[in-house]
Amino acid sequence: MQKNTGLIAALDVTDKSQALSISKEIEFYVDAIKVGYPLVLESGLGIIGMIAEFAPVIADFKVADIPNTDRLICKVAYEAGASAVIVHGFTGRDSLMECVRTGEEHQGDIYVVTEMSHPGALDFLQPAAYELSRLAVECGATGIVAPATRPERLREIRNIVGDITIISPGVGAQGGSAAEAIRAGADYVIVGRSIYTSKAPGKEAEKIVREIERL
Ligand code: 3DU
Repeated sequence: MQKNTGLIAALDVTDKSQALSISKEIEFYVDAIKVGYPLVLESGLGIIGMIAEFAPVIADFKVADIPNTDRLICKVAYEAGASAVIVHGFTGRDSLMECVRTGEEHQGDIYVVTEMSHPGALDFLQPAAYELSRLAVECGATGIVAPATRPERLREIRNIVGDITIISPGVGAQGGSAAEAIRAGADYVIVGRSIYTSKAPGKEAEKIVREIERL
């Protein structure tokens, strides 16, 4: 993913025409648009290719299965036009390696979830986050997903993963700050509701980009 602005918009709307009109409004401010189950299940897989006309698409399918099933899911996402797929690492090395291999076959990126940004991440994921981060590096993933809601943890995770790409959700609606996340080591922030629920998504995206630029 080419870095221009440092902003990835999460498009969790479920209406196809709204998704496309927001994509058009924000296209100059984002390095990628992340789509997930809410939009794809409602609008169909074809929405990925339509959004890819505006910006590279990250398919946030949080893939978490046996290697063969992971491979099939990633393949479908890339063939639909996604440039990257988000996968879980807790299913283990063999599953993650299969995702990375499938990414390579399709010239696509793989991002691995480490610690999530919501409070429930403390129940199971936080104790495993450093190991998941190391596994992502060892398996050759493009990058990881780490929480903007806990900049101190993000900083630790950055120290563990070296220079692989960190994309960081939790900015805005979940309470995290774009500037703090970037300062703590994120390469990109992921912003959903603050942008897509705004009356002026383009202006909101621009505001976040300016905040990142000022750093
Ligand atoms: O909270 P927001 O509306 O800005 O959306 C954040 C997006 O990032 C949303 O699509 C969510 O599913 C995703 N995400 C997290 O919020 C936290 C994670 O740890 C991983 C992904």
